[in-house]
Amino acid sequence: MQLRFKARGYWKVWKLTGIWLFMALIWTSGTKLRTRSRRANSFAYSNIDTSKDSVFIEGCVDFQLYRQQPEYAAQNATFVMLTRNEELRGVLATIRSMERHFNQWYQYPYVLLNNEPFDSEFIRQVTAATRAKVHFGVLSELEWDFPPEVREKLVFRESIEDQGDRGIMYGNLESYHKMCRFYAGAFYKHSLVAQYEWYWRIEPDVEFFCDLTYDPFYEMSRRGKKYGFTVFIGELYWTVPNLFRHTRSFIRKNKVKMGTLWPLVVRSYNTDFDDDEVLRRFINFDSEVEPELSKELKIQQLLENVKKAKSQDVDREALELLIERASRKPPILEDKFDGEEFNLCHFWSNFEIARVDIFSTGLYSDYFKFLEESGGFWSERWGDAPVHTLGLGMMLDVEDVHYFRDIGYQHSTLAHCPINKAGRQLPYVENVEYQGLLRGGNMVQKVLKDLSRVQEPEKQYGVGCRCKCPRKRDIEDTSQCFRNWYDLTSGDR
Ligand SMILES: Nc1nc2c(ncn2[C@@H]2O[C@H](COP(=O)(O)OP(=O)(O)O)[C@@H](O)[C@H]2O)c(=O)[nH]1
Ligand SMILES: *[C@@H]1O[C@H](CO)[C@@H](O)[C@H](O)[C@H]1NC(C)=O
Ligand SMILES: [Mg+2]
Repeated sequence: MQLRFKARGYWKVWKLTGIWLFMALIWTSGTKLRTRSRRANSFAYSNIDTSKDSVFIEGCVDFQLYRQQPEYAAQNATFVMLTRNEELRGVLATIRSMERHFNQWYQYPYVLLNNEPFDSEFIRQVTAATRAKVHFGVLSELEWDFPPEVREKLVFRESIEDQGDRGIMYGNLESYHKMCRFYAGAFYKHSLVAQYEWYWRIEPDVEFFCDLTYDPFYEMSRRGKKYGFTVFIGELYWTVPNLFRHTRSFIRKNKVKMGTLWPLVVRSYNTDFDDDEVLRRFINFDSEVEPELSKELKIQQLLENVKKAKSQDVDREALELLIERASRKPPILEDKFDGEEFNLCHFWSNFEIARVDIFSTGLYSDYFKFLEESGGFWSERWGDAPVHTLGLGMMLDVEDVHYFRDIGYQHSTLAHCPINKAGRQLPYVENVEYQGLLRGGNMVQKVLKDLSRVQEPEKQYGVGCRCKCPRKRDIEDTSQCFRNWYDLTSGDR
């Protein structure tokens, strides 16, 4: 009796702990598998440095030591933000985030631009949010508005309204068209911007997640880089249906000699048969090569036999193939021009760190003029981002472009945020002069924000400095365009 009771007790205990052990085993091996497979095909969990481009400085540096390097020089550079009086809250949020994570140590000035005069309250609050100089500029009608001869056209208003009816994002907002046109072709000419060699474009309501303890302008300059980005993604097709057609005709007309960056933004069709009229018309994709070639062979044989008047050898199948081809329409790919199509990938232009002169001098401003004459900034809703990217794709080489992988950044719902670099973290040291600015910030909002952020782990493959990231998936691992960037920089093509 006793024994049986005891045995049963053991069994009960075993049954309970055993089941738990078993479940724990499944759970741990499951999570291990999950993390492993996530890491196996993940950029966010790997080192992606290449000889063409890599993170300038992984982890943190002591900003005082960095600035004391004899070769260091502050750059001729500014932040640029186009904005409106009613966006004051978002503007302050952006400037506070920028000051906290970078500019308290470097004091680069800000240029704020508006199509209307900034009001005095706006100017007062923005000026109080930084110790750096802030320039406020108003755009001229020429910079902001479409030319009068365009505005007077009946189709101008019609086509903008029509884009709204067709549900094109921001399509029916005339001001959005003006904004895109301004950033595509006018910002770099504005006198407040043109007085600098470098700019960093920012927007209201963006957020930075890591500390940037070195000077990105100096590192760009030192390494001969011209354009830097954080997010590279696909554009919505219906905003730019004719952009590539006009781009290709600009290239043809000006006999533009492309840089090595160009393959990043196009999909190339099979061009091995360029000197064979028939095959060129029928073959676009690699998978079409073999069947088309074998048909072609049979047809050639048939024609040969006919020529030699060996009519007894006429192959019925080949004859049918010939008839079929004669009546077949070549497949038209409506977005294919000169064997290429825009793959819609673009550098997200709400963040850019770049030289002003890549836009203001040389080919780019001609390209903009050509596009402006085509009317696409109002008859379609061309964004400044795809226009910048196609222009850069023509002019730059891969090595000219830098991916700021170490800058954690969020605009609207998309975010990129890196893991911290192991062994290269330093405690946060506030610039004493910056402390005065902190009073008056909204404490409750700050605490809530901090609670929704995760302190990133430190890993060997990490690149960040003191990153605290939002709980969402990194854009690196969800964007096919980013894979193109990786393939091109790693020479995997
Ligand atoms: N002054 C002014 N700024 C504008 C106007 N429309 C957009 N912007 C600014 O242009 C930038 C991009 O606009 P936004 O609405 O954020 O576009 P999104 O980022 O593509 O959604 C932001 O910095 C806006 O503040 C406008 O009508 N006037
Ligand atoms: C900054 O760069 C601009 C544009 O290249 C130039 O005109 C200006 O003289 C430079 N300023 C300084 C202080 O070097
Ligand atoms: Mg925005």
